[in-house]
Amino acid sequence: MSKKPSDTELTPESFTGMTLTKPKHTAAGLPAVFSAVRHIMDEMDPLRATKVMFELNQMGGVDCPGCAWPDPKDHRSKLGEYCENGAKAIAEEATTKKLEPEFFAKNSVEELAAQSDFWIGKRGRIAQPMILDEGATHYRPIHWQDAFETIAKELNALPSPDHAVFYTSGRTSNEAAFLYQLFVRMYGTNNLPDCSNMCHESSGVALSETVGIGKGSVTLEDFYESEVVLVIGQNPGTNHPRMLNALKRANKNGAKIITINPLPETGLIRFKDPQSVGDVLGEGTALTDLFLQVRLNGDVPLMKAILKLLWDKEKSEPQSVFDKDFIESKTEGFTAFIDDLESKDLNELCEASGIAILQIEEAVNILASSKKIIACWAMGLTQHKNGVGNIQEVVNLLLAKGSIGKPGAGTCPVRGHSNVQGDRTMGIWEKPKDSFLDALESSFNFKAPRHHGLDVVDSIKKMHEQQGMVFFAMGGNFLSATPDTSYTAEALRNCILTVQVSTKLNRSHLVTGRRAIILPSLGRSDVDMQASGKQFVSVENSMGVVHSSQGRLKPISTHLLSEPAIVAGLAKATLKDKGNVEWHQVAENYDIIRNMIQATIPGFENYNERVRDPQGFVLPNGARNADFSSIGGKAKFTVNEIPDNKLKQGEFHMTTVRTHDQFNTTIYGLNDRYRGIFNERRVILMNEEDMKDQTLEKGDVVDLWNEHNGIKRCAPRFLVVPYSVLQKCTVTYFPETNVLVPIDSVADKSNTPTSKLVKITIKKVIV
Ligand SMILES: Nc1nc2c(c(=O)[nH]1)N[C@H]1C(S)=C(S)[C@@H](COP(=O)(O)OP(=O)(O)OC[C@H]3O[C@@H](n4cnc5c(=O)[nH]c(N)nc54)[C@H](O)[C@@H]3O)O[C@H]1N2
Ligand SMILES: Nc1nc2c(c(=O)[nH]1)N[C@H]1C(S)=C(S)[C@@H](COP(=O)(O)OP(=O)(O)OC[C@H]3O[C@@H](n4cnc5c(=O)[nH]c(N)nc54)[C@H](O)[C@@H]3O)O[C@H]1N2
Ligand code: SF4
Ligand SMILES: [Mo]
Repeated sequence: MSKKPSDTELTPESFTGMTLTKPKHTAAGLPAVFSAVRHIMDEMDPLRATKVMFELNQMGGVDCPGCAWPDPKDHRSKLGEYCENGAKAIAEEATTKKLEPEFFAKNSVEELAAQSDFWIGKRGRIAQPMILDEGATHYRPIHWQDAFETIAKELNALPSPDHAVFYTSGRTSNEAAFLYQLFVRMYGTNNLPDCSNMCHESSGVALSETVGIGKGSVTLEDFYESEVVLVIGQNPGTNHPRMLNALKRANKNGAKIITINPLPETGLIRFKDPQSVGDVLGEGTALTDLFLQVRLNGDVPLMKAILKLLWDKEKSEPQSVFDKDFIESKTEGFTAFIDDLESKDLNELCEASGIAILQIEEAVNILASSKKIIACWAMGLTQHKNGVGNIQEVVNLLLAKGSIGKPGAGTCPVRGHSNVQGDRTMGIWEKPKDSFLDALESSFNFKAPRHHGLDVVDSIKKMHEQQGMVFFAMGGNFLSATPDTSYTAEALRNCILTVQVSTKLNRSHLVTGRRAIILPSLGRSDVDMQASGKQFVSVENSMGVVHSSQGRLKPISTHLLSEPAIVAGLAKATLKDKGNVEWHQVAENYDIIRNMIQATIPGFENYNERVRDPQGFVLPNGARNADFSSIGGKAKFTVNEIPDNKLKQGEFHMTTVRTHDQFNTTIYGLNDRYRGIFNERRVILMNEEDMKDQTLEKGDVVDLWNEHNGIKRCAPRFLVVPYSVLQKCTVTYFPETNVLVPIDSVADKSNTPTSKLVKITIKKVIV
């Protein structure tokens, strides 16, 4: 069987006029400042711009809606505590452009779908609730109450609550997320998939099993006293730009930085802090001390090679390399771990990793003498079949070195969305613990569903197989963010109703169930005025700090509701008198929601008081103090298989990454400045030798094919770009190639789609 996406599912295949330059050597600096200013000025007037930008990431101000990197405790620049991509994120949300009913009356769903994601996103904020009736070609306005009742009616008519799916993206505040999961569980299902299922789920599983908590253990301050920072499978220059400030400070304090990545990512090589005059005018800081250009999915063999060489050193000079006391008192499984290392052949490990032994020895020399190591990682490790194994192999290194549970050392999975970690803490999870459900039941007087719900991949499969489900999304862009776009589109089209709570228009509004509703919500930067006065919300950053965020801008329309108000309205319409929650009251004063959270979730004692501290407060974290009591008192060494990465003749591996000009499926612009690729997203980055073998030249047009379990998938028309990447490894941009990621190609244990390793063949198109 062969699948080609239909016209509505993907951004159009036309090219936009590519130009190429050499990849940049230095990240940030003045070009970043210019780019930030241009994006903001394109979207709003100077007054509005000044108002929001001075509040961004200030204590008590607006939390950046970009990534989840924490704010420094001590020094925050008054001029602006944000990065280029934070500015773009805010510009995208705080824009004064808006979509009135006339826009939807003029443009049919089909016409909108023929436009690119970039064009669609740039139209502005959705200004009122809209509905697409069965068989209709255009969205029309609908009143809020009618929308709630329409959705409630469909939900209550389903044969079982498990026929509804409630997705969450990671921008939703703690308050909205808590209310949302409470509503969903009172309605009767644990079908609460979230973007985490596609993101750091592998980290959560790997860390829970080995160190007893699914979150990272380090704080920002740990960076400043570390001796080594590993940055693995992560591109902070683009996706967590202020992390470069932390790396720079670590570096200045003497830490060595080792980068493990198939691409030489610009920000990691050299960085100019735009806030430092000396940096901007001068050379900037060289960040990476050692760059290991790993093969795609070569991380397990690489870590094993490093560990094996460290073990050899330890054997020849006992207790000079490994932390024997820590291993004996705090861990288990060391013997099996060592037996496995002993059984491996070093040359085979090096070969599988793609890295020469001399370079691996350099890493080993740095690590051998260090006692305080921080390991940072992101999607380059998590989105693989062996994503959990990748991370557990990194944990093995930290455990062997005693580098967890002490200052300057530990785990640092760098989160994506600004509150993705908080959403999980609030109970957005398809696999809730019994203790959590017990607490909900006793506080809110209802019987919670106990069987586990569906995650992202299983939701898609269920909606594909079962006609007539209801799909509800709290933010995000489910169609474009998930794997196997055509298959997911079929799944959504099978639904009786699809509902999206959104700020901006995206493709998930255009590929719909029999009926579709868009509920427009306030964003982070908007003033949230409720009956009891102006509200603030709270979020948890990547390092477990909970703090407040207060919107400052006048909303672009009077028809927007806050996310808590939307949940409350829907819950009231759907649940009628079930349970003891006064839905309207809680949405009028978020202090009440925070009291509900405090009563249910450990670590939120005196929530309302502590969240008003401008610094916020820190959630408990056992691993941070080497307390592994949640898994029986000992951290676990693991033995992880080496993945089988064999390719057939003519096959390549493909990974999917973000450009410097996007936030996930939101396309800010068409440039990938650091990689030197301008005005084009439909590109495939290839090794030059591979290009020669395939008789391909720069700019040639190719179709990309995947074949998995007998199904062929095609992503048509990409331009070939020669790039510094190892042979047989290729790189494309997310989401254009999601159509190639098979729905049933997922990570063991975490069920995360394998977006960082897809087997493809490349066919030249004669134009
Ligand atoms: N500006 C901006 N900021 C963002 C986002 C955004 O889209 N734009 N997205 C947010 C979200 S939700 C997330 S999850 C994060 C994502 O942050 P990242 O994980 O940094 O994002 P990706 O672009 O997916 O990049 C993954 C990196 O892994 C590398 N890589 C690919 N395959 C492998 C492999 O097999 N092994 C190793 N070692 N490395 C590999 C790639 O070369 C790339 O450098 O960023 C967040 N922040
Ligand atoms: N191939 C491939 N696929 C991937 C990835 C990859 O690396 N490669 N990465 C995966 C990862 S890490 C993630 S996190 C997912 C992302 O998946 P999602 O979180 O589903 O996608 P986003 O593009 O972040 O969602 C953008 C939309 O969210 C809405 N939005 C923005 N702000 C708000 C808000 O404040 N409130 C509400 N209600 N809506 C808002 C807007 O309408 C916008 O269009 O994608 C995954 N998919
Ligand atoms: S690093 Fe992330 S949170 Fe900080 S300003 Fe940049 S995008 Fe926003
Ligand atoms: Mo993510």
